[in-house]
Amino acid sequence: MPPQGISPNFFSARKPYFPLAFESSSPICLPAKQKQEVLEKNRQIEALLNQKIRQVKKPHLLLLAILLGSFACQPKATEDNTSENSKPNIVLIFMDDMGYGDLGSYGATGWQTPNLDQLAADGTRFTQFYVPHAVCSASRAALLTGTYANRLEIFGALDHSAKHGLNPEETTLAEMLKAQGYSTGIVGKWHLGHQPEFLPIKQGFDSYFGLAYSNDMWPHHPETKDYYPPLPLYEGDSVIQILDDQSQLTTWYTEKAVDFIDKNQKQPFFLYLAHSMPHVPLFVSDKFKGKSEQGMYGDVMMEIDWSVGQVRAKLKELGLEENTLIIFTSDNGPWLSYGGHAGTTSGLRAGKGTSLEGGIRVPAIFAWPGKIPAGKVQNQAAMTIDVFPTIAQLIGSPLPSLKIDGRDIWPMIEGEKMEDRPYYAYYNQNELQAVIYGKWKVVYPHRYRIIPEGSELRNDGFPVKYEYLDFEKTELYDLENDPAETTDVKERFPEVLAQLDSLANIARADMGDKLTESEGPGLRKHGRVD
Ligand SMILES: [Ca+2]
Repeated sequence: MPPQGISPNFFSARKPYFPLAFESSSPICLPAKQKQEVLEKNRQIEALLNQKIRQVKKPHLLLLAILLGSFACQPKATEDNTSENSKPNIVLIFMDDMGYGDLGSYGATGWQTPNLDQLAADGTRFTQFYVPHAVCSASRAALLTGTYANRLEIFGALDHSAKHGLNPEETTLAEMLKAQGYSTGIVGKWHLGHQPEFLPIKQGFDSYFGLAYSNDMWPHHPETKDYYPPLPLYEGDSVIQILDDQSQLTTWYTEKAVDFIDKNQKQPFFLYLAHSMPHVPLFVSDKFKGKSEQGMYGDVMMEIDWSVGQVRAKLKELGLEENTLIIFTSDNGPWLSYGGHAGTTSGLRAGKGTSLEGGIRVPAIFAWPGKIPAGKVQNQAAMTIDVFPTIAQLIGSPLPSLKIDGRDIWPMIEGEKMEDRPYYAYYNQNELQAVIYGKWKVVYPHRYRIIPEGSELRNDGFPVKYEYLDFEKTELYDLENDPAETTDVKERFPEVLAQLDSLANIARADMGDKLTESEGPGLRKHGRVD
């Protein structure tokens, strides 16, 4: 049933005007008549939603209690969720467009992230951790299923017009954990289908508070003002508010996350906290406005850091810290065309929307006091597809019957070395653009995007235009000595190139590859409503 009488078709009445694999990079010009129709449709949506919404409950008292440091009270050990034998709680914090260089422990300057640096100091910090797809929806599908998103037919960034989503036949992390007795909650951005059939509560989550897709898919988009309808905020399967201002979003997410932990403290829980920030448009509450030297982006990062601190403080207050695994990472690299409103890569090449290191390499921290040794730095390659099977193994859950692609990397999380395995980077529908194997990476010819030389980057939330270029020849990089991918070494290491080519062929024979026009028998279908 549509939420609170709102037709699901309102969000999917129009076809997208640009390929879903790319987020918008140029203004969308509609013919006058079509523009009028779109504006009228958006007005209808807004009117309908305004009739139906109820105000978000703003738990001021809870926030006040947090700010006053009420977590000084004694830990309340709960017998059934803190003991050695109980299953660990899982808190998975997923950032949006946060770059490799955006945390203090990864070299950030211009803002401070003391809580995240402490998290890294308390656990294991990965220096070569990847997403398989440098864009929102695909990256989230991979994280939540342990499977390459191209295998699941999830590409790019779904918008309000999408009629498809993650196939309910796939097993999400929430479904796997729910089957093992966990309570499951998502706070934040979903982005795996906003049609009622695909919302989180149909994919294994008991509760949901957040956005169904990106926070820039709204009428205030700097380049596409007349394209997007009003931005709905969901609770459960209902739209509860239209967002016209996002300055409280990180605060609300934090309050909801802390509240979820509080309410579920007596049983194993899985909290998926998927922040909408620091994806543009950037917003920050008054608490952090002007706090960083850098400006808006730094302020947003400092508020995220505060949020992580609040979550940890709640776990500590409840005596759950030593029975909770916290995972912190990001869905892709920085959206560089937004200049001062984008993150940083610590010198890696390019950013979001590319399979170069700046697009796919992200910070990753795993912390579990008492279980994971403190202060480890893991330099071996791993990927978000490994999170699902690692958690499954940790809690003794079977893997899904449908094939997944990740592997259990628990030894690496404990700081040990494992045998290398290939990781694949797909983008722009089903293009196998790069293969990583240990310190080696091959990038195949494909079309990609860069910021044109001499561009005057802005600092006001408006992007510059990308330039689309051909990556003309196959290049091999030694990431250990050249993480910035400056020097092609395939002439020096032809045997390495041959080995990576053979690994690429294994993937092509399974999942296909548009670049080589390979067909893949291992591909599955997304879910679709018509
Ligand atoms: Ca993203």
